[in-house]
Amino acid sequence: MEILIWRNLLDPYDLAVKELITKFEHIRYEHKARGIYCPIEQVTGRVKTISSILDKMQKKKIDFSELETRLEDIAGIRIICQFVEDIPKVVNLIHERKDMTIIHEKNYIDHVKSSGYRSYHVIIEYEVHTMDGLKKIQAEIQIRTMGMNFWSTIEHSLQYKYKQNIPEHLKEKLLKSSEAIVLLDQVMSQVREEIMDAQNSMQLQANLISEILNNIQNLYKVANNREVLKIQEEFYEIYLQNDLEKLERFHKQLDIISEGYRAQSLNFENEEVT
Ligand code: 0O2
Repeated sequence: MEILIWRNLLDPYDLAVKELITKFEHIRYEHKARGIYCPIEQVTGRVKTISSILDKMQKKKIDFSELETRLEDIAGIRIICQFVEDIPKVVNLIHERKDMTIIHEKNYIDHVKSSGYRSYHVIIEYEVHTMDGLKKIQAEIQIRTMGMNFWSTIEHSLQYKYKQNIPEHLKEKLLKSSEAIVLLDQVMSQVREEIMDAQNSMQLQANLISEILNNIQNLYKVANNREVLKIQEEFYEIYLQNDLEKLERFHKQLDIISEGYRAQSLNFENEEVT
C-alpha cells in the first residue's frame, strides 16, 4: 500500500468546493441584480473531514484504491431553498450547466429515508485545474428547504452523538418532527406568491435606491450644486412615502436629467476637440 498524502488528495476537492460555491452564489447575485426571484436562498460547502472519510470507508468497506470513485461526497455543496417548489428549479439549473455533468440523482423528497431525512441529491462530475493538470472529481450537491435543513442538522448531531444507535423514543420524535416539517413547507408554499412578491418589491426598492443615489452622486460632479441638492431633497421626500411606483417614476426622471448632462458634456468634449 502506498502512503496516502491526504493534502494532495483533498486539495482538488477544496478547490472544487470553493469554485462551486462561487458559481452558485453568482447565480444568486445575477437574479438579485435583475430583480428576479432566485430559487437559491443560501449556498454552503465543505470538504469531508479525514475522520468522516475513514468512518465511511470502514462502514461501506471501501478500499483506498477506490476511495475517489466510490465516495461521492468528499466535496459537498448544500443549496438551501425557501420553498419545495424551488428544488426542481435548482436541479434544472444544474442540468443546464456545461461546466458540471450529472452522474446521478437521489430523490429523498419523494422517497423519504426511514430516518425521516428529506433532501434532493445531485452527484456531479466536475473538472478542476491544478498544478498537476486537469482533474475530474465527484461532488455531491444536496438541495433542500430551510425546514428540511433544520431537521437534518439536528438529526445529524444526534446520529453523531449516538453513533447510529439513536434511542427509539428519540427516533419516533424525529420522525414526527420530520412530518411537521412537511406540513410547514406545505403551508409556506400556500403563501409563496405573497412572500415572493414582498421579497421582489424589497429587492426592487433596494436596487432603485442604490441606482438613484449613484445617479445623484454622478450629477454632483457635473451639475449645479443647488440643483443636485433639490433633487436629493426630492428623493428623500419620495423615499419617506414608501411608494415603489413614485420611486420608479423619480428614477426615470433622474435618468433623463442625467442623460441631458451626459449629452451636454459630450458636446463640450467635441467642442474642445475642434
Ligand atoms: P456527512 O457527515 O453529512 O458527510 P448510498 O450508498 O448512496 O446509500 P451514501 O453515500 O451514504 O450511501 O449516500 P446517502 O445516503 O445519499 O448519504 C449522503 C449524505 O446525505 C450523508 O453523508 C448525509 O450528509 C446525508 N444524509 C443521508 N441520510 C441522512 C439521514 O438520515 N440524516 C441526515 N441528517 N443526513 C443524511 P454522510 O457521509 O452520511 O454524512
